[in-house]
Amino acid sequence: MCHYLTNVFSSILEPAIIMSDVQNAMTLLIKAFDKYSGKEGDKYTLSKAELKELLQNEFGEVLGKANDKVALDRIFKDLDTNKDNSVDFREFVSLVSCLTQMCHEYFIRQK
Ligand SMILES: [Ca+2]
Repeated sequence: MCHYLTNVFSSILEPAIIMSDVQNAMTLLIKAFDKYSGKEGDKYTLSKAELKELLQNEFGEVLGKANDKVALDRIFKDLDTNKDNSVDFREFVSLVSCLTQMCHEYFIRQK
């Protein structure tokens, strides 16, 4: 199963392959995470400062005021489910998944 998934993901990341919209979204999500996680410390996880910058640049004020330290601390604590004082990709994707579901529900209600 893992070997199959590795092949699938390798093909997704191959630039010559034409990707579906969902594959494109997955690639962009990975690239966005890597852009911020690589700034300091462990390049595969987000520190609180990296998360703050990602939230400011990628989510605007969707999650509240960017400079609200209490809000940032709460988001960081909520995302850091394994309590290792960093946010890994799995933890980050849970935020994106939750926000995507909320947006979807919002758009359904608007119809
Ligand atoms: Ca963590």
